[in-house]
Amino acid sequence: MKRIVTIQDVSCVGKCSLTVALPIISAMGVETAIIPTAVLSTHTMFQGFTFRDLTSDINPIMEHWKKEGFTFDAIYTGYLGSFEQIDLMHSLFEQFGKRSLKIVDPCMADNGKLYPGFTPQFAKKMAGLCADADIIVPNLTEASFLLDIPYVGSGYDEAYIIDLLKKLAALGAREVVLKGIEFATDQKTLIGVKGKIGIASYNSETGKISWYFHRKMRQSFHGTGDIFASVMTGALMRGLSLEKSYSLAGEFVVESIKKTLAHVDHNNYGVDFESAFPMLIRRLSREALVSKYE
Ligand code: PXL
Repeated sequence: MKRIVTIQDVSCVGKCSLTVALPIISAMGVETAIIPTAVLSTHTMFQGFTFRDLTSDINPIMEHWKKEGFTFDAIYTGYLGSFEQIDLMHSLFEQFGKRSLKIVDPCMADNGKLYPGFTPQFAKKMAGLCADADIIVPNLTEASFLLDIPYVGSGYDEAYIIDLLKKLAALGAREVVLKGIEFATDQKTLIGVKGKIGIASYNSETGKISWYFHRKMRQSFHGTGDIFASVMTGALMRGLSLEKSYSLAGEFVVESIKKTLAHVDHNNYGVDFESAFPMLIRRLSREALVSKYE
């Protein structure tokens, strides 16, 4: 069984970060070690949340793990609460990451804005962590903060996205998976495409660019970026290609939102990903079997 470690906060209520990464990656048949970066009463979209910083626990955890000789097939970083934690992630990569796939989700912004508590300086430092990664998974807002360029929320074309992918790869990661792309027109036929949202990826070693579009749900929910990166990580560990891994991740997010909207009394702070597990496990088992013989 593959073993990964994921480093993110624990938001006690409001399904995101570790409370989604741990159940999802485990259910995908991958041992999931964790380092909690902070404990919050809720994620930061609620008012009045508590925040206990766990930065000082990270080095002792790593020292113990070194003594035990633990190794990880992947290291996946998510929401980090301080500049110092970014430094610690560089150190984690150096000490444990020689043979691990390093995935950085530069979780810090969405819809053109940084999450509460983050600054452009933090984004600059996050760009430094992206340089050490094999794969980065920004959304369009995070991409603009990482590159320190104005956020363009709509009206862009394929050439703009390809330029973004290449600039992001120039930060240093081998592969870039860019989320939340919506074109006003189909880029091949120039006919309007309403209701589609997607992902573009770029491999800086092969120059390959890939696209994947799926249905855009009418409502957006917190935590779906973390669910996406978690499924992608789990699928990669189960032997799926990057393209198949992020397509499955996108489909699982859509399925989770559908399950959520099916409840008349649903809340908007997290999605019902638990009810979408049967689809994930079915698809994963099939794709993992296919990948074995490819
Ligand atoms: O889902 C991203 C995320 C993770 N962790 C915390 C957050 C957020 C988004 O708002 O507040 C604490």
